Amino acid sequence: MKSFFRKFKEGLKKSTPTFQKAFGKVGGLFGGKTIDAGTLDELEEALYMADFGVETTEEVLEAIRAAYKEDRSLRGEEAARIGARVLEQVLEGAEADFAAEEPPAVIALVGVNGSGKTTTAAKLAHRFREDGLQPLVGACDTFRAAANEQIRTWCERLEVPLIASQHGADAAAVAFDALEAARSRGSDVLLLDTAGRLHNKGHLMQELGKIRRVLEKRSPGSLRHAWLVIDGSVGSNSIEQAKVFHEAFGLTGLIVTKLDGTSRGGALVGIYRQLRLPIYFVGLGEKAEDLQPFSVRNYTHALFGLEEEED
Ligand SMILES: Nc1nc2c(ncn2[C@@H]2O[C@H](COP(=O)(O)OP(=O)(O)O)[C@@H](O)[C@H]2O)c(=O)[nH]1
Ligand SMILES: [Mg+2]
Repeated sequence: MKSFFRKFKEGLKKSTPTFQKAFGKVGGLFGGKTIDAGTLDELEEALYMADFGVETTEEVLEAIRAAYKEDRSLRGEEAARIGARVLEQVLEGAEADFAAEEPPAVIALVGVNGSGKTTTAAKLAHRFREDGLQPLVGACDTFRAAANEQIRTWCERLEVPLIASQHGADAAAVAFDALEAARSRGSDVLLLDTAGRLHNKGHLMQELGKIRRVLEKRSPGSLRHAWLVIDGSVGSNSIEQAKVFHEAFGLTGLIVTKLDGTSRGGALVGIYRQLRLPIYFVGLGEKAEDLQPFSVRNYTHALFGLEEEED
């Protein structure tokens, strides 16, 4: 079993090299190198390239510059720790634990096409089952013909039960059936995969609203969570889109996927700053076990090339 920290380290490996270089980590070691004006410039560029955004970039640099002013022999590793602490402050409140109380707890996964909803529904079901819970998946993306097939394949492979209907069926009716099934089977958690077409936003929001109403009517409070699944590699451009979903559907949290596929691993910070929604999980790869609970400490330390600290 890979440690939790290692997962972050490997998942973020497209984003980390520029930071390691700026902080003077060579061949996996910091080796006591000190920073200078040149490495500070490198760091600034690295922060922008990783899509941290202006505010966060300035805050991180300011803290490191201040320390450098005090001590001209500031080591790269110390600078990285100072930077990580700034990020930890910015990300305060971003971690969240999911507890499957009063089963069945329904979690709706929403977001645009390709953000990773279907994959994440399967990964979450797998994770919850590993945690000893009984998951059920509802295939509410009835819009795309291939969508049912995709979720079915995942669920079969992971041996997770699925409630699905035909292509073109009413998504809210599938949600209703899935909730009924979850109640009668005694499932602990119901994961609803939904459609994400963006060219018809009005219709999509209507459909999501209907899912919410139907669940609420059948079992008030059962829709415990609405998580926006957001593609981390799209970077800060996804913030506007997130706001639309938040206004229309009332989100309770975020899942940021594909952090492994991007060098813009800092975008998550900007997204959190804007939306202030807890990040329940992050996608660090394509395999079922690559969806990990978000950890501010693992994220910041892995990104800046720091090693796991024992405390
Ligand atoms: N590398 C990587 N790929 C991912 C991750 N999450 C999803 N994907 C891929 O993104 C693509 C779209 O995912 P899908 O679940 O179909 O998105 P949906 O349209 O929102 O349902 C698929 O090829 C997934 O394998 C992740 O965390 N890392
Ligand atoms: Mg899908």
